[in-house]
Amino acid sequence: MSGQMSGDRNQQLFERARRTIPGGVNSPVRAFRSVGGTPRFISKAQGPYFWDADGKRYIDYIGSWGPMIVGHTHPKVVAAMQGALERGLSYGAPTEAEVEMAEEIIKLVPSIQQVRLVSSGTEAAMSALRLARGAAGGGKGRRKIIKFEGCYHGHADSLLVKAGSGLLTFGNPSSAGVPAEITQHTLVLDYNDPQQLEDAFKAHGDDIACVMVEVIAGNMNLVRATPEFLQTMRRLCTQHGAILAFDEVMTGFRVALGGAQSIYGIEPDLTVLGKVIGGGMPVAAFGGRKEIMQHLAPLGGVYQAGTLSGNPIAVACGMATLKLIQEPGFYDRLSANTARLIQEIVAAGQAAGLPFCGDSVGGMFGIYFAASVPGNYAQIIATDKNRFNVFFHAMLERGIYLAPSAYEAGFVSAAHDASVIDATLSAAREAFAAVSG
Ligand code: KE4
Repeated sequence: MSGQMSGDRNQQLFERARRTIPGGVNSPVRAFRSVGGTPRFISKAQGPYFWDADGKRYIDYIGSWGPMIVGHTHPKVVAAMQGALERGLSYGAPTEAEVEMAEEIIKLVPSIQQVRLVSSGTEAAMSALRLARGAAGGGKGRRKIIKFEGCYHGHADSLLVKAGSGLLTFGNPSSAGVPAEITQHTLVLDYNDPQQLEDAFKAHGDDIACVMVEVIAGNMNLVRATPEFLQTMRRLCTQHGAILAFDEVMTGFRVALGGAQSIYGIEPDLTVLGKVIGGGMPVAAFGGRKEIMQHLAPLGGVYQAGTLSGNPIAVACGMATLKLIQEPGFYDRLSANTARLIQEIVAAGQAAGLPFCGDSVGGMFGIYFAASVPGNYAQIIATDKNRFNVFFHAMLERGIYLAPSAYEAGFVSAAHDASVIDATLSAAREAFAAVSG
């Protein structure tokens, strides 16, 4: 496979890493298994760039999978962390900074009346799910949950589920090590299919604790929910006393200041956040209606805890990031730059005679080797993965680092200025020749 052009240091580090770390990585997507070739071991980053172990510079379009929205090592973020560092790393006790971050999140996301900070998106989604199960049905508790094919909410057991054999049969584990007893209460429906939601609630409505959804999916590549899909979800949850949870770990503060829920104008009961709110450090959160949040220990019976929850250094990084994204025109510029990138890269792909299209929302984008933008998981799977993989490596060789999978979204930062976008488009025009050649 082309793309083996990595220098020796990446290959040497990969071989060394695989001796002590399973697959040589601490998160599977980093291993390049979907695209083939040698992962790049990153040594430093600055603005829109990072450098690999061979000293090669790339324009970075993963941005740590979303967090780096203001660009790498922004001076105001670094300064905020240095200031916090001098006051200590972690106390295991409450701090004013955590209260300030909670107040900031509640200010920016009106559907959140109370919020709890945790250390990863997985932890936030898992905790939100347990809270929903404990609080639903007027606190009597419910067991069943609904998620959607192609959506990823972290790796908690109840959420590692693939669709059951029948349309409305309960899910089976999508990972080894997850007992079927754990997934027997998880129903996996098709994304963007309102009728399936109607049918599921007709069959199980009053035993459904939670519907969890990526409002704009980013873990099957970028796929937008239709307004009808979300409106149906909202109506049915309200009607049956189920808790509607929007997983905005990726879209929160990424697609708009108020997240995807502000674009659709639909209020969930709970919201899961991560990535941008940590600015690259381990901060995530879940929050929502106060009467639901009151079920959490130490007030209520739903237990949730964390040694490093609200860590002062991480919160300092997240708060500095949240302040920067509120600067006037931040999202106008980010959205315009991202939209230009996608419009012009699509034009280049189509000029090369390829079935190629793209979509973007705020600073998040999807590109697809397909004739039209996919609207669900089946349409995503039907896109041309092999052509994507050739394109990925042709771009990597030209110093453009896209997400190493046809089934991931891409991310633009405020540091990706016009010259960076132009350099990307120039590389893309050459790379498309390699794909169509
Ligand atoms: P983490 O536990 O990785 O912080 O967050 C899990 C999660 C939850 N919800 C959504 C919508 C997410 O996108 C994620 C994590 N996203 C992936 C990107 N596909 C993280 C990258 C990785 O797994 O290494």
